[in-house]
Amino acid sequence: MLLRRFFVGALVLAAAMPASAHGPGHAMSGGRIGQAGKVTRVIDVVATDHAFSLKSLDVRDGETVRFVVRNDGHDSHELLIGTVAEHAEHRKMMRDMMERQKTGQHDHASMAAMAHSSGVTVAPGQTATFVWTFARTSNLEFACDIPGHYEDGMKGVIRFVK
Ligand SMILES: [Cu+2]
Repeated sequence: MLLRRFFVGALVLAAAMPASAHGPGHAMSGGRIGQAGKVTRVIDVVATDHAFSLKSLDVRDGETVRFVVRNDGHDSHELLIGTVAEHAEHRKMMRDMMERQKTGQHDHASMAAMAHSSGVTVAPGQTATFVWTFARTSNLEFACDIPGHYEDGMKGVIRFVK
């Protein structure tokens, strides 16, 4: 039920804003999930509480990479790709969900659906991978949007090079 309400809310939000300003709800841009057979580079990232070993990333338009994200921390971490504005919107949704969680209305399925659209969530001690094909996008960054983590520095700029 929460998930359904979330999507309805996202549609209302999208209708109220110019399409170019934000995607619908939590949809993140910067490319799409890629095919394993097209991977030309592996990007290893270690997450700790609260930092990424990767500080910034240079990519080419159309390049397909595999992210291998290892969590050496005690907290869960995520690595998501999106624009600065999309991450800000996503963090707001994450905070709202955490609030609902505190009041017992939590819904893990909706959180997982959000996180997996453009990256991974990694439990402590685990490693998760995802394949991504980049598409040239302005103001793109990778980040962990779990409340407080981005603010602590779990983010980095993604630059498109020729
Ligand atoms: Cu984190």
